[in-house]
Amino acid sequence: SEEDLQQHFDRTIGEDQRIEPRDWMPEGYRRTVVRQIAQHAHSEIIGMQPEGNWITRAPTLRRKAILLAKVQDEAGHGLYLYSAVETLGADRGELTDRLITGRQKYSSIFNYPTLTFADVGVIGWLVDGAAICNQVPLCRSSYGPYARAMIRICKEESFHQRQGFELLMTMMKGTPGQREMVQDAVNRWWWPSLMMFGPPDAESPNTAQSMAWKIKRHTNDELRQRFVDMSVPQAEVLGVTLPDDELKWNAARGHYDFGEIDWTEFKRVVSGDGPCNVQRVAHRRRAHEDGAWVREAAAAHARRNTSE
Ligand code: FAQ
Repeated sequence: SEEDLQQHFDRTIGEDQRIEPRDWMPEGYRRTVVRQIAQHAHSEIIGMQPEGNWITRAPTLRRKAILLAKVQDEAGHGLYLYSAVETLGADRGELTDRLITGRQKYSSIFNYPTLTFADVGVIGWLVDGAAICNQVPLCRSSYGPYARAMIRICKEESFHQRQGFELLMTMMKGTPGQREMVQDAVNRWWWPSLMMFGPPDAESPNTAQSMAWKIKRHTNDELRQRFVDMSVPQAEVLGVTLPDDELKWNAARGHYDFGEIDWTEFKRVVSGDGPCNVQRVAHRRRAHEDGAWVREAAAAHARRNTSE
């Protein structure tokens, strides 16, 4: 009966076991996992654009090869994640359609422009740093295919973070102009990186239920704090200033205190009115339309092979 199924599901979650595709699950659980994984997949794919913008203008062949590999990894992450969400019966074409018609979200962070090559380093350091902070606990997410995808994705994200830090270190050892470029990029990306963790806990409609289902393992504010604590010493090693006057160690809390995030800006960017939203979605839509003939050809080929 439905009651037995619910009990079995609750016990599985209670015992920290995984929910697998063929298991019974409450409709709300399915909907939440589909939403989170789809938004995550969209973020990886849209996230290729800001850095992709610099592939043709990378300063050396070595930097170009590294950047190309990183952006390809992001495509791979998107594909893993779309596969994970397909295990729940979602249709990839339908999800893409939701993305390009603005009915499904992707991370706010990718709506900011990349103005100089230092932005490539700062995205690696801060954006991938924030992504790791958020995603390492998701390796223990209760939905099996998502948790397993996260393990490999996190390994690659760690490499991305290190390449960003190394790029910035190199620039910081360069000319005063290069150091200024790095500081300017840090000034522009710091606050948007903090917004990646989502709204404050008190205003996060999904956190409580997602924590109870162990889809999420920590709240938005907990992970944001962890990211701040981890980034401050790294900024010191780099020799950059984080653009927040209120950032200071709080011995009583054992954490860094930090200033108020501009939540109005966050809401504006999430609702489609950030600096690059229109451009990002239009670019994705164009790529999807340009690829229609490839999908048709692949489908025709598959049909012929199965009918032979
Ligand atoms: N931007 O109730 P909550 C990457 C939405 S890393 C846009 O707190 P939840 C790697 C939220 O979805 C970036 N929307 O929601 C990379 C919800 O939407 P709804 C991707 C946001 O789900 C690096 C509503 O607001 N990472 O791509 C944002 O419990 C470099 C209410 O919020 C992931 O997706 C935001 N920042 O917690 C690639 C990680 N924050 O209900 C390229 C997995 C919240 O209207 C280059 N996701 N919203 O549909 C998660 O951990 C969670 O979904 C959160 C949000 C923490 C993002």
